[in-house]
Amino acid sequence: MRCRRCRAPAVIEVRRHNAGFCSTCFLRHCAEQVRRAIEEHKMVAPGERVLVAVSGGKDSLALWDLLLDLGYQADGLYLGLGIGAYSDESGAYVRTFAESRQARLVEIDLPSRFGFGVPEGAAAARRVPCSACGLSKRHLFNQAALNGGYDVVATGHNLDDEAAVLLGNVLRWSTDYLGRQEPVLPEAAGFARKVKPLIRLGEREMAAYCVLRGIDYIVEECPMAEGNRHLGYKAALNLIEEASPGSKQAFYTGFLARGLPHFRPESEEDRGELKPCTTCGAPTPSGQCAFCRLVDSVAAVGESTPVPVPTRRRRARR
Ligand code: Q46
Ligand code: ZN
Repeated sequence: MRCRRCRAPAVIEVRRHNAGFCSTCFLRHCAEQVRRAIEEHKMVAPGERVLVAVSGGKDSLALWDLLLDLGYQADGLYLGLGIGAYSDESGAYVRTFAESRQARLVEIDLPSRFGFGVPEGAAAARRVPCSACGLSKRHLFNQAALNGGYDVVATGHNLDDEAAVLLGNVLRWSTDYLGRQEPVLPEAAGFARKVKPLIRLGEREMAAYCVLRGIDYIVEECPMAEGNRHLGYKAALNLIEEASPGSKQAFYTGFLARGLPHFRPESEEDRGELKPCTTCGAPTPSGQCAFCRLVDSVAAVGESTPVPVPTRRRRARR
């Protein structure tokens, strides 16, 4: 197979585009897709400061690398989740990358700052780990962006992630979530803008990007991901994609163009008035915000008792 752009031997085939790319043209293709997503959805304006939420995985490190190369003022934000060796290793990958690019990294460590990690927080609040983790991330990313004077928080959600979330929302007809599944959540009082510049690139492309750019990243799945429904949705979509390349992208982009406008009004109506959290001041429907309630539930069970972290699993290679 030859590169679609320059006819040199291809190093990767992207079946969705029915195309092969050599290394140089593939890296350009990735940058082009990010540039187009940012422009098309007005994610970042010239001169704005971006805070990239980096986990140590391929997507967020590739995103940070791409934004820096595209000339954005992009700093990284790493949140230590207190998930045993997984968190130690993922933090090390992030620090190595930041050093190699001489980029600014902001770090927040959940255990040393708030006295608990995701496993302990989830146990105390009787939530599944990904729920405790997700609400902590949303709260702390937003707070870090506002405190640091950033205009926008960028996350490494790629096409596979968004298509899997969409499938889950459609299977349950979660119309409120469907109305909010936007690639850009605009800024509002107490909220920084949130953007997903990787929506035009798939998981496999991001792994290839990191390999070709020499970016080391944590390959293992988070050990708390067991039972996460999105892994099953991704596997189902991969089977469909295998039989019919391009289905995943058609599903997601078709939703943005033709589905989302139907659900957006209902979702906007559902958003009631927000008041400052009685503890931290973050906007919340009433009383304490979900993150402060999580902090309090850990305090209520006394000294946070370490919860064993499950054995790590290797990420399935496709
Ligand atoms: S880090 Fe957190 Fe993920 Fe681990 S606990 Fe779940 S949400 S799986 S992206
Ligand atoms: Zn709060």
